[in-house]
Amino acid sequence: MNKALLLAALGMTLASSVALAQGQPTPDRVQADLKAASGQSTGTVTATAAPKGVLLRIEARGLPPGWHGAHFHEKADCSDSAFTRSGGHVHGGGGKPVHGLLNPQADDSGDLPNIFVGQDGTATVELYSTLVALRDGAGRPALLDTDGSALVIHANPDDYSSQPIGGAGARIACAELR
Ligand SMILES: [Cu+2]
Repeated sequence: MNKALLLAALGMTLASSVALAQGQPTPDRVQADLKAASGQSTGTVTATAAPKGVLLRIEARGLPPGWHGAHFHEKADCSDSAFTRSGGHVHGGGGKPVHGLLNPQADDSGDLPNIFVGQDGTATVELYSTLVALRDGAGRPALLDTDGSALVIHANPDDYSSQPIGGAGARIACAELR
C-alpha cells in the first residue's frame, strides 16, 4: 500500500469512529415560543418524536403560581389574546372528543397531565403522551399535520373528568407547534 492509500484508509477509519462516537441520530423535534395573553414570550415548548408518542418539555416563567391544565389544541394559531384560534383539543375521531385522563370513556388525544408553577412563576416540566404523534402516528393524530397544533396552558387545573375541558378555564399561554 502506498502512503496516499494508507492515509486515505486511515481517514475513513477516523470518520466512521467519529460517527459511532456521536451515537444516536438527532431526534426529530420542534421548538416553539410560549406566548402569554399579552403577546409577550413566557417560555419555550419543545416537542420530540418518540417511537410511541411525543415527549414534551415546557420551560415557562411569569405564569401564575399553582396547578394549570395543559392540552394539545388543534391548530398552530396563537394569534388572538384568548387563544381561541388554536381550536379545540387534538382529536383523531369524528365528532366531539370525550375529555379526561381519568374518564373511562375518554378519547381526547389532546389530554395531558397538569403542570405546577412555583411561587416564582416558573415551571420546568417534561411530559410524555402516547395519545399523539409528532408526524406519523400509526393511528395516533399527528401534531405536525397541515395546520400544526398548539400547546395551550389554562388558568385552572384540569380535573381530568368533566366536560369539555375538565374545568381548566381560560387559556393563558399558547405555543404554535409546526
Ligand atoms: Cu385546553
